[in-house]
Amino acid sequence: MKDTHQPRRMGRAAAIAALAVTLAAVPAAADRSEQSRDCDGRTRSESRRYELLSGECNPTNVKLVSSDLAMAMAYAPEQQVRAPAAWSLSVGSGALVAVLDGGFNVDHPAVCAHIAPGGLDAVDRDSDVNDHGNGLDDDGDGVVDEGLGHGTFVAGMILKVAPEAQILPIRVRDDEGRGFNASLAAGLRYAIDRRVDVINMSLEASKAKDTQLMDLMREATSSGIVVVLSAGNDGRGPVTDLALGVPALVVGAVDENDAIAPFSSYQDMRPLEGQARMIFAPGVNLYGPVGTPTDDANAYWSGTSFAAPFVAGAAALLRQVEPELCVNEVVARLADTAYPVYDAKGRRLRYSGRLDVGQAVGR
Ligand SMILES: [Ca+2]
Ligand SMILES: [Ca+2]
Ligand SMILES: [Ca+2]
Repeated sequence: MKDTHQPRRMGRAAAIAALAVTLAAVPAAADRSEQSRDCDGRTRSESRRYELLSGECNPTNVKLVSSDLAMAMAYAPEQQVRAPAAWSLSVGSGALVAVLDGGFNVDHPAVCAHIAPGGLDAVDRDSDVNDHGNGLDDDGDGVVDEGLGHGTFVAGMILKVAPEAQILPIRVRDDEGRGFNASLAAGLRYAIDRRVDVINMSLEASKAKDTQLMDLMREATSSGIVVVLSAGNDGRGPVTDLALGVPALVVGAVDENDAIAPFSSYQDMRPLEGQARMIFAPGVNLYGPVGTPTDDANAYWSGTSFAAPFVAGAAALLRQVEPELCVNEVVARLADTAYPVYDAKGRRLRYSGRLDVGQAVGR
């Protein structure tokens, strides 16, 4: 999926400078327990430094330190969706979220401790999901390797809501964000077989209906997996065909004031048993991890691609807190507890609202 804005990068030097200030100001936050996964080639101190920036478990600790950092932290989308209200019940420990995407940098310090063993590269057909890019504008759209960092950013947004969830990276898109339905099908097959709790798909499949993909979507949801899809960035409905006929969550983007982003596709779908529901989540000017595997940059990025993972994170929390819920019930709970959203003409959407994790999980 093409997201509407290219990421605006904060250079590593600037980020680390900001972090150094934070380290001095908030020493207690550096004391975190051992991580579940070693991060190749990275020292522990680098890892901890980043945790301070991301503030995964307590984002309010790291505000107002330097101008750069204050800018990065001023907008806390996890607060907007009231994720902290659920954290006394679950931070996602034990939840496995498959991210079907591309442009992974799974060694990025923001996500590396949360990458589950395994993972699949359905593009190269190997087990190394990291994407270094090829330095070429293969699709001729004037932007080189625009898919890089996409999956990393998605993973980062999941962790904003479910800070201790495990991410299973499944590469189904190349460095330009392109992919074949066959890769997507292989990725879905892998996620189903790994019995993940949630699948995040911040992508669009080919518009032509693909029976194999539809069957896999049905198999995923009927085997207890909550499937979350981005709505698309065409600024109009209807939303993705992939969600037809399955109880999935389709996610549009709102800004920090809960206004629907002009680029966000959406459709105020009437709730029907066994059918997809529309929901909104933050997707404008988010700050998160990108970079190639040799460049651990952070950036601002917008798109429904990055709204979907907030809902995926919420589904992961709900799965942990109420494991007895079936997929239909998880989808209905998240959609029915959403906060009111209004269209550009000021009319409240009848069936869809903005994710409210506190209402859905924390009550
Ligand atoms: Ca590979
Ligand atoms: Ca390109
Ligand atoms: Ca390329």
